[in-house]
Amino acid sequence: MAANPLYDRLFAPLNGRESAFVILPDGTALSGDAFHAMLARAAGALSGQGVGPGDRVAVQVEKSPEALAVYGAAVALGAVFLPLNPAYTPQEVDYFAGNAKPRLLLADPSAEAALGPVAARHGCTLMTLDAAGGGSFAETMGQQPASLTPASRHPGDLAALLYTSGTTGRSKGAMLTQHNLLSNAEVLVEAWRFTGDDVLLHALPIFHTHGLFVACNVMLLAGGAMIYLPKFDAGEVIRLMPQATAMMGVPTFYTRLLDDPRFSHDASAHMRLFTSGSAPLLAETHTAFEACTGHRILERYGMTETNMTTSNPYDGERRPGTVGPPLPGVELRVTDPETGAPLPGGEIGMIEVRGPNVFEGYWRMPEKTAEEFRADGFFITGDLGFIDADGYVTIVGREKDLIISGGLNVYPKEVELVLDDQPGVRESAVIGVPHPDLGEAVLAVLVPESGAEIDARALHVETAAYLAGFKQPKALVTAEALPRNAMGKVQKALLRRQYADHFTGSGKWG
Ligand code: MLC
Ligand code: AMP
Repeated sequence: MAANPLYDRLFAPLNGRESAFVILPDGTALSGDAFHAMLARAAGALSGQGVGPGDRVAVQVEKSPEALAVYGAAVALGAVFLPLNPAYTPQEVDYFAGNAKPRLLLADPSAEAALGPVAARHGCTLMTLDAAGGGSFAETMGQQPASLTPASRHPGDLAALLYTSGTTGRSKGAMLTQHNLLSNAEVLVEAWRFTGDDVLLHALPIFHTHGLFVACNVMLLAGGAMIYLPKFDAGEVIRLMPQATAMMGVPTFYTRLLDDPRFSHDASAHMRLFTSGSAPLLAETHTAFEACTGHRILERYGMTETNMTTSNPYDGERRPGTVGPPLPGVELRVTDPETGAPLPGGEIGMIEVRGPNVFEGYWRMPEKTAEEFRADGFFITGDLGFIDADGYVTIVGREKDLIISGGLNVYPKEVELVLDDQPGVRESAVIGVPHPDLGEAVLAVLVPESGAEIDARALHVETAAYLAGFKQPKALVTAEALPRNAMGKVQKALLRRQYADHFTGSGKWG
């Protein structure tokens, strides 16, 4: 049979597997074999729409077993899986569809009317899939056979396209190959000691690297099972934790658990591993979690473009505030951000990464790709950090103008462009400031037109058509002018200092 490395290693072993692969919160279990049949039916439904090797399949649906089966189906067919946050507005999806030109756009039925014109404009078929496994795509799946013949693929062929915004301009599609994904899953299974006995408490969304590749690919490769929650809910996580062995989360998961009086040492007694990533885990959260549960959270570092690059050790010392040494096969160096010259150990500079985990480049943006790679193949992450004498990496900040709110990325420029267009707003500066729940939250400093009053509620309603909810400012403040340096650049560092305790200082958050 033709080879398809990612399908062969991750999904083919499910065929005929009787043990549970996906366990739903009500206890219903889907065996590996049943999930594989679902995947085969999804592949049949995709093929029926003409999806074949290299075609993009854009998927903006709620988390469900079927949604994950569509990912497997795309891999089996050699198509390129393009997951999108359901929170994105039709306007935002319009951009992705126009850039990626998917053959199929799969959406929630509630978005069908709004996305119809988007699909028509970009020449893609629109089908629907809801959280309960209903919709036109699901109906078509029901008519398909429960077996499939995978397409032949090379390790260097594309498997996924994940959009990630740059510091300027629009989002860029990070092209991830079969080898990028498989090599990283192999490294993580080994590094974190996952086996077929593991049960992962899966509460992350599956439209990003963390929930899709780090969590699902690792469990697929290890042959384990997942308790598959539609989203993070502290009560559900605490209820189901005694049935799990591991959980992967963003720092907000851990702060919310610690804030919940139902969470205890007993609830986590059966667990062997908690990992954290996508945003900085405060050392105090690490310490508080250990005091509460006896578990030391294992923090790792990654990025859509690079998959996972560093990890604290499973057996060795997990150092709070660090992201650990580079994973096997990953080269990481710290350079002078201006010149690119490597810096001696201990000095803070730009983190650069090279290895089989690093993506191929940005979809149809060769000049953007060239800008973010060094001539010797190292990818410039935009994160600032240093490597200590023991090889542990510490991230101290970001050179890129990016806010990470609850593990979701918000690009200030994108929000500023929308705010600047609003009546009564002369200009705006969007910054990230500490937030007790989200780590960092979006705060907008607005300079009103003279005589204009800013109505926060009206502004929120007006901008909702353009910005997904998580990008909306959690607070608006007004100023007479924005602080600028001699070059005319807004001094964001100064604003961040000025509003540093906006959410933490006076109980104004929430
Ligand atoms: C939801 N909202 C957010 C938000 N998530 N606002 C800011 N930041 C967030 N992260 C807003 C919604 O728009 C809504 O606003 C309100 O909060 C309630 O929505 P919700 O869906 O009920 O929110 P909640 O369940 O509380 O979600 C918070 C969360 C979730 C932290 C659990 O965002 C989450 O699961 N984050 C994980 C993201 C992730 O997987 N990142 C990995 C990226 S990969 P309104 O106005 O409508 O009320 C990556 C690489 C790597 O970074 O290294 O892993
Ligand atoms: P994304 O583009 O969504 O993949 O986000 C990747 C970014 O998340 C990285 O460039 C980092 O800035 C940040 N990130 C991921 N993991 C960590 C971590 N453990 N600590 C600090 N920042 C992190």
